[in-house]
Amino acid sequence: MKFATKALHVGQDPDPATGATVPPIHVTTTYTQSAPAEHKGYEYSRSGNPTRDNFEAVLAALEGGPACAAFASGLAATNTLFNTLRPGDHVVAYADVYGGTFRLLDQVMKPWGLDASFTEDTSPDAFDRIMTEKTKIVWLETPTNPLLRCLDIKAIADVAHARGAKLAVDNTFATPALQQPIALGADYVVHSTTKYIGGHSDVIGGALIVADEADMEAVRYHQNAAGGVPGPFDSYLAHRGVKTLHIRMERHVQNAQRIAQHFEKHAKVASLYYPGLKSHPDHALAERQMVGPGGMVTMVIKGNADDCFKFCKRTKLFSLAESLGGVESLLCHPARMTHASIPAEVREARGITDSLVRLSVGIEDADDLIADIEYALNG
Ligand code: P1T
Repeated sequence: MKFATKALHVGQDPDPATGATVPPIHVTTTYTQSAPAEHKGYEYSRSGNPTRDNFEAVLAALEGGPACAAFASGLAATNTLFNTLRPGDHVVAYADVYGGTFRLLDQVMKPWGLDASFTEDTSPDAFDRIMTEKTKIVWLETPTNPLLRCLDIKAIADVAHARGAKLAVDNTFATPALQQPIALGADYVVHSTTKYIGGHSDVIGGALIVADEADMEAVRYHQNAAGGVPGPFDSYLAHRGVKTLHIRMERHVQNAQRIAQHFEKHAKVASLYYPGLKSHPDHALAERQMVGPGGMVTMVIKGNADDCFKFCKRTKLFSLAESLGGVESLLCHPARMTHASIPAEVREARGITDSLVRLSVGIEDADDLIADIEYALNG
């Protein structure tokens, strides 16, 4: 089955009891047993729920992995992966990650005993240089949040494997519609399903997909033992989003490409980052590794921080809001919003300055979105 067919048919068997074409949302917390420990495969909804199972099945199928575990948020999924490691283990990561992922590693996992090192260099060799014999996981996002650098999944998977480590790719920005990390050698794929997977800015969720079924045992154990699971309504909404993912991503990419081209050389824009532009340092890699360069555009507004704040307050269609990946366009000021938990000097050294804005380009009409940005820039 091809991607679009899987998106609509995996985890969507008609309900055997009623024939309901869309499976019901199983709100139950518990399952009646015919005798102690005799049941139909479900005991309690933290350990298993059919609505969650359906969502996990479709996402595993779309990422090309044997199994997926769904969580209450993207960070709960990330946290679970790190919790399958032991104190004393080591993680290496590319520095440009979601601020919450950095905070989790730096403020939560470090005191717990998991060490983390970050590289500012996208090359596979740079990961090799900071790995030690204790490194268990190499972590990367691609495209990265918010600077939209792309990293070579296949080459970095080879580096990780040569050193006995596993590669985890946060595929939130690309989605499986545009990028397939497992086919490129990744061992784990992580999602904030809050974003493009849910797609409508109305459900928080996360997911962890494995390439090797054996790796799911520890993940499932932790999912149940620590309990960061999504409820049935959230699982249903995220699953409903999946059904249109491929169509939405096409339009996100079309709109983002148009906006990037329109504003790349604009008089009020100092620089613009979009992997679909020839000027982007990772353009060739993005063309090779992705089906399309995604729906996110990051730009630096000319002038000082106040000019940038003014821009942020003037857009009408782009809502100034955290998050991304919904059908409606959003605008974010990472330094003050999503990446505020990163110390200012670290952030600025990485280019996340007070003049940087991140656009989550929605599926509205591109002409209207361009007019909205023009209006805000010319304030
Ligand atoms: O918010 P949550 O569902 O817990 O997902 C965390 C997360 C993980 N990975 C990436 C790449 C992310 O972008 C996020 C969340 N990001 C935002 C809220 C944001 O505006 O960037």
